[in-house]
Amino acid sequence: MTATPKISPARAEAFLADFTTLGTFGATGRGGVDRQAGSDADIAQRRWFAGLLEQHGLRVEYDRIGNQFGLLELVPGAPYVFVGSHLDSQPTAGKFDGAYGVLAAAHAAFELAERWGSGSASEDEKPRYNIVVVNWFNEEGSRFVPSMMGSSVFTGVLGLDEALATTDPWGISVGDVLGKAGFLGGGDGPTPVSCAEIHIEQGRILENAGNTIGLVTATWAASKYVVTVEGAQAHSGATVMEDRQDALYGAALLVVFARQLADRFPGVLHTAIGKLDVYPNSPVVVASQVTLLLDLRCSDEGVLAEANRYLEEQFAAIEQTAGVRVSRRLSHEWGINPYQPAGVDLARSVVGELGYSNQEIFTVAGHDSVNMKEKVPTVMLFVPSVEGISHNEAEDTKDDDLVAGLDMLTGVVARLAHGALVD
Ligand code: HGY
Ligand code: MN
Ligand code: MN
Repeated sequence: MTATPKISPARAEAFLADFTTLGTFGATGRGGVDRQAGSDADIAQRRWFAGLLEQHGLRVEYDRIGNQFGLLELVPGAPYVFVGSHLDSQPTAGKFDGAYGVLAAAHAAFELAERWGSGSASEDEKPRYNIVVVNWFNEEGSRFVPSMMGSSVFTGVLGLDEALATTDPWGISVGDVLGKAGFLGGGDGPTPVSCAEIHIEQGRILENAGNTIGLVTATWAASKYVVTVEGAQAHSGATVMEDRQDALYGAALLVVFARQLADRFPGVLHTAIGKLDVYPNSPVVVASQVTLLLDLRCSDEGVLAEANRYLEEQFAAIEQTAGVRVSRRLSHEWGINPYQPAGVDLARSVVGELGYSNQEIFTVAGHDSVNMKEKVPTVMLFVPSVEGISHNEAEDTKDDDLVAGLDMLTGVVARLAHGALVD
């Protein structure tokens, strides 16, 4: 295996030009994007992306949950190295989250197709496996809950029928959206042999340390709950206070408690309630029901269990105080699971040959690679986020870092296509 060559300046330029084009889909005019799964903007960007893949000789396919694949067949009949991320975004969010990893995956494949297709490749440089570029459907889980939906169905974590039947707040189903847009494929998708994903860090660790590449070793744990607070509708003026069973008062007590719970475990527990639906949400009515999504992230499984105990106690206290009933359903969870250490070593060898500053790092956010690493050996890489900002229109990563990440991803995928981690 020859040392890892750098990508050409022409490749970097082509990538940055395509990334600028990609940023126009769902552009908000404030530097961000709004292209939630199955939206018109998401459909448009998926069609543009299919064209880009086909222009470079990749075959485009979709599986039964609308995951988009660009197949680069190098070794007929061989399984595939998966490389990709997600194009869908949160509402009014950043244009780097997910989209960077999808486009970097495409240009890594284009670069390797050029390198190996030119006929100049020596015998030992020829790949043993194929490469497939992946745009996973609905990683963000904003319009359709849960997140990481496409890769969860692909890896068997979530049932296909359940996913297709999932509806958005307006009652439109995943199956409807994908069917109408022509993204519902018939098959299960290509057979994976290994996987790589690159993503913005969405935190400040790399930037604070002055490092360019993050070698992701494991995930924080995540527990996401749908919490329902049920009270009784009443006149907001005439009803005497002692008769009220105010669901919004109960929910508000929980919002404050959840936020303060994180302060008991600084740097170890992150909590948020970002979605809250009030019924009937009328100015002259005491709310009878509030549904909210409670998101817990934790770097220590014991602390997560302790936090859950505190929450159960608080639910009981809120029921007493506000005269309501509190129930919760687990909607999505994953543990503190490591990526394959051999994959981290592979990434460390490539980054050493390319000469980029780097460090090992955990991921707090979820990614499609969290699902894929349970199926095949998976390498997860980060590039820095400016000031750690993400899920925000001000999300930013410097061009030099985007290009360094593309260099890294190309080097890692080349090794995987030669059989690293599997042969
Ligand atoms: O849930 C997550 O962390 C991801 O951003 N969907
Ligand atoms: Mn993401
Ligand atoms: Mn995200």
